[in-house]
Amino acid sequence: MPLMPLKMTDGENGNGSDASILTKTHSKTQRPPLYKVLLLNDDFTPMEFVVHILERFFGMNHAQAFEIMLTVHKKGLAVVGVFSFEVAETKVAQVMDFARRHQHPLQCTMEKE
Ligand code: TYC
Repeated sequence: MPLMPLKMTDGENGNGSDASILTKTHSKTQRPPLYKVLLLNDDFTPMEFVVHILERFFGMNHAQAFEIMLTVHKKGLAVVGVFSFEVAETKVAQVMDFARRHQHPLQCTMEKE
């Protein structure tokens, strides 16, 4: 049984004669897309709880965590890290779950960089 292409569009004859097909000789290095993880301000979540989250899930020291928490408090939101899709998704889930378990309305989201 001869091997046949799964799909052959009009004009293709299967003999490789399509003049529009170009071969890439200089392939650019592809980097995976990155995602910003954002922390949002609210009026109820205690400041020290947010500091704790930044230390626990984002590897910040206390001074860094306090500084970022204050940025969120004053500006409404801040980027707390940039990660691959999978890692960003996990961080958001960890923060949202931890906040929910402690009954705080803290919101954490991600967006493509
Ligand atoms: N605005 C909160 C307060 O005054 C503190 C806070 C900071 C809440 C950062 C959320 O992402 C946040 N208690």
